[in-house]
Amino acid sequence: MINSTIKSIKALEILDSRGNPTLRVFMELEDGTKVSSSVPSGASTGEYEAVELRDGDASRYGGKGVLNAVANVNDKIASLVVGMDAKEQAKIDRAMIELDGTENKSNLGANAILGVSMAAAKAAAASSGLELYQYLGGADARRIPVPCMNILNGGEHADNSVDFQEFMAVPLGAPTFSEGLRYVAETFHALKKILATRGLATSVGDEGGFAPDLKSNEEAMELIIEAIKVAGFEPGKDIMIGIDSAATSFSTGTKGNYDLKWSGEGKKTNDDLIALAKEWVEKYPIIFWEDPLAEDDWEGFARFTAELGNKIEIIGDDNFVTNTKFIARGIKEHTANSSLIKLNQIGTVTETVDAVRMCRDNGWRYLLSHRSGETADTFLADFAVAMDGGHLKTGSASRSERLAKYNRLLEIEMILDGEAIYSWK
Ligand code: 2PG
Ligand code: MG
Repeated sequence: MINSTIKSIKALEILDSRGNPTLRVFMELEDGTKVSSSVPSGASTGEYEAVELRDGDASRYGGKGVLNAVANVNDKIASLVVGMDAKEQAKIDRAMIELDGTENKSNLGANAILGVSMAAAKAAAASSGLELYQYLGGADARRIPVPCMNILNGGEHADNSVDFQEFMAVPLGAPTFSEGLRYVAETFHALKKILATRGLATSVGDEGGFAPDLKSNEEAMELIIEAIKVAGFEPGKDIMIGIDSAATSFSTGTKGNYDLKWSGEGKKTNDDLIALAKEWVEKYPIIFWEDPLAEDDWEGFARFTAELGNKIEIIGDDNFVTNTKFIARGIKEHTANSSLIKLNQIGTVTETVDAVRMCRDNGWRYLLSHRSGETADTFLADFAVAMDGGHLKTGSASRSERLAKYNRLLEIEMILDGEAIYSWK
């Protein structure tokens, strides 16, 4: 009998891909297993996300230090979970939730809790001699998600004149994951050449997509279509387009009202944005649209879904925050037909799986997602295969913290040795 009892945990303050502090948690089991896990961090965060505990000490990292969260892992959480079995994921997560005692994990910090939660899953997998995706997803976890590659960045992830945060190339028509990744990586390179030829910037945003100043948001769509063709693929057949407007970031603060401030396209109502989306869905091969409206615009979201829900996947991110309480409301009110899933929005592996289960049980889709602040940790890649959602977004074909996830998926495809499934649904 392998002894997967937790022997020790220890946290360290490290830096994420934007140079901001985050946590790495080291865990050791009685059987000698040693793992570590690193916690991601968002920029366009939803109001009701679980709280990322930051020190607020202006003399360190502009107040963004995480030494208190580190101390919470080393003291309070360690006293709680050392001696527990790493395989008892739900029990460990529940114990931490109870110790925290708040609705939004603001006491211990969702960053502290998630670091331990992910480390427990990794340690249990390693101790069992299983790949993480097998441990979390079971014997038939073998679908590699379609890589929705964010090749053009805007909004809060870039300093350019594009309002919508993410424009993703979605290689639906590829036969395998590795081919799909090649399709979109080649599209990324084609886009770079097009931008350079036109004298547009080829520097990248937080998630590795290009961040040029464009004349309008629609120019981004036109450029991507062109890039797909220049790369030798057929838009709408080989490669589709996914959008994350992250509309909370350009809402005026008055419900249903928006200001396309970065492009200068100006004030819009939710009706205007719905009309624009209808036009684009007719014109371009759009397969999904995330956060087309703001987190508080539930009514607008429902109208958006009534208009376009039979044509495209409509994903809620800031409004659902991977929380079953909000997803349940969304299902009841037909707010969307899919939910974004981010581990650190809710703060434990168990609750993240609960959110996925709720989507699945109600005929919704779910899109697994990285954060704009990432590390080289590849937990997400394995988790996405385990959750079997058919697609994931984890950035562009540049910046190693993004490629680390894609490269891990290539490895999983190799491990599956011809048995991998690659299908949208
Ligand atoms: C999003 C995410 C990830 P952030 O809005 O979907 O792309 O961004 O991590 O900044 O919230
Ligand atoms: Mg989003």
